[in-house]
Amino acid sequence: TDPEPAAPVGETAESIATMEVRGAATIASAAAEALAEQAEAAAEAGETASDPAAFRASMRAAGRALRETRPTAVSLPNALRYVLQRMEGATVDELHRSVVDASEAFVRQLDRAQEDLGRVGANRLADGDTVMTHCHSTDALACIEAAVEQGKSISAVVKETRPRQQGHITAEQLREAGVPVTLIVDSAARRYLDEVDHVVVGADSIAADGGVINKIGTSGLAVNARERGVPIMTAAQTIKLHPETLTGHTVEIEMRDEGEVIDARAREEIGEIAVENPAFDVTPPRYMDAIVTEHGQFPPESIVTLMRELFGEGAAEPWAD
Ligand code: RUB
Repeated sequence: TDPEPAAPVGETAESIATMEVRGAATIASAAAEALAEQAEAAAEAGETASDPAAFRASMRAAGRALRETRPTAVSLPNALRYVLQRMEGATVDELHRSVVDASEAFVRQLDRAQEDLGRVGANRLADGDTVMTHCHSTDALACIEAAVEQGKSISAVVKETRPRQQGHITAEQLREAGVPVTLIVDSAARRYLDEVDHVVVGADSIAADGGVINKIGTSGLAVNARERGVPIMTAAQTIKLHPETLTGHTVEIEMRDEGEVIDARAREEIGEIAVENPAFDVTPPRYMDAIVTEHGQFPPESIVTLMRELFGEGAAEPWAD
């Protein structure tokens, strides 16, 4: 078997697993950067510095360590695929260079894609609109911030997003962007939908049928938005498209620790009960008005065309043993 990866990829894997680094796009760029740092370290140290096969093996092991951190955001394996499929060369020096170049190209593309999709999403928002957000999505924020940059006056109702309250991060960043923010608990969302013109969420993965996998609560919000007649868009750069769903695979929903839901004392007081803590859910395509990507906006049902075009080669696992 391949050798265990030493730091630095181990540090990044730990930060992703503990959610110090979180959110699908941020996880993807951290993973790509960790592979470059790993290549740097492997090109200098011990056996891997002089043996191309050992270097490749150490990069595959690094890919596996990153892949195993969190299961739902497909941007993570898509980032690993992008970098590791471009690893090439006969010498360690060439291999090292190719990994660093691919990692840098990936991060540049990610930044550009987010800017481009931000402009597309902003076009859906009108001057004076109030948006509702769920969780913290850098893609969703890019749309709102681009609308503000276009000179539109936007305000926001921000859902807290239990159990980890990523809504606080969204609230802070929107406030910094000059957007007046009202923070609400998740269960108040339907009441406030009457005051909202648009719901904007992100995505961890998009399935071939147009299903949107995002933070738990997104699907209920989408159903309520439809019932209230409020349009809802998901802002998702194309690294969120899940290639394995083209061949019938489903997206794994991460189940997290019950300690995020209930503390040990309350658990003790209540007695023997089950606690479940799924981190994500699936919004069926019929409840989502548009998927906004760097290639423009799509009705969810037609996203499969773009997925085939960009990921038609399928889901190779260049990190496999
Ligand atoms: C984050 C989450 C975000 C998506 C999109 O969940 O559900 O909406 O990842 O984010 P978690 P981005 O906090 O559990 O990682 O647009 O930044 O990729």
